[in-house]
Amino acid sequence: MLEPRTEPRAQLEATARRIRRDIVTSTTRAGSGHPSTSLSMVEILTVLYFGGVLRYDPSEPHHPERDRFILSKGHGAPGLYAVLAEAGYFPTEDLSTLRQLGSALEGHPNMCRLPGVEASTGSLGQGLSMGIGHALAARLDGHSYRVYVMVGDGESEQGQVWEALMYAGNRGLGNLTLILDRNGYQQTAAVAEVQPLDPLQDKIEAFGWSARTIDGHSLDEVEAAFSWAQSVQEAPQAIIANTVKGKGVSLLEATPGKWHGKPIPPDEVEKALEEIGA
Ligand SMILES: Cc1ncc(C[n+]2csc(CCOP(=O)(O)OP(=O)(O)O)c2C)c(N)n1
Ligand SMILES: [Mg+2]
Repeated sequence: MLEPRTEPRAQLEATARRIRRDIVTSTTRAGSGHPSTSLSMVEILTVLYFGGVLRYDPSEPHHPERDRFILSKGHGAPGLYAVLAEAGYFPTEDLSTLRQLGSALEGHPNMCRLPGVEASTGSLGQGLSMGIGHALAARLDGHSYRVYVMVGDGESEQGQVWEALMYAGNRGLGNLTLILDRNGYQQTAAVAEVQPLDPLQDKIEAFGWSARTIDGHSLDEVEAAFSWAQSVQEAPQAIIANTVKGKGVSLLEATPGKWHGKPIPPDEVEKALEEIGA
């Protein structure tokens, strides 16, 4: 029987701090990777995996009834890996092999190599379509699992995301939840400068989705959003999460446009870990 892991609040907060710590240390050790991308999604993934939402069993990673999580913004791999290690899919020590030749912890998630990874992503724009495939398969096979997909706000400029939104809305895929990590920045600039998305919630709703906008760093709001999503049956649900790129580390938060894909320099790590409190 698959049960979600449900940690009490104080434990959840500590888990989030450990995940932030692992994101910072693994990327600095690797000398590359995307800590700021990963830090913006920590509360969302913490609640999803440890706050009573996702049903999974690391000892049976391919259980047919498991809920699926697809990280469409695959460059957030260090965040996903920290969560999967915490969940027990592989030892935490393996995080120190991030991006090393031969390691299953590749720069972007590889579903053929690492248990717990549901889709190989990194080429942006594809994850929601993959999630639709799982959601349709559940319907066809009579399974009760739910599918969660996280997409970036810069990634949302891609046409395939909007094709997927249109299709899922038309099909009324109630077992599909999109989380849009709206951290305001893409690779080199603010999303609002490159391709404004607003009115984002109205647009998604116009495609037949139920949608709400939350503070993606409030554990309360993230928990409430996931229980709302689970209660909607007739339409796919979108959680637009307003977040901060690099959340928790002042160096990254100060100039988010400058830190995409850059690890924290070794001499700044101690201060970053102090700020995180882990
Ligand atoms: C198809 C494709 N085009 C370009 C890239 C290069 N790329 C990697 S991350 C990124 C920016 C993504 O921004 P966003 O979706 O907002 O993610 P964030 O890091 O802010 O969470 C780009 C353009 C890619 N990985 N895939
Ligand atoms: Mg972004």
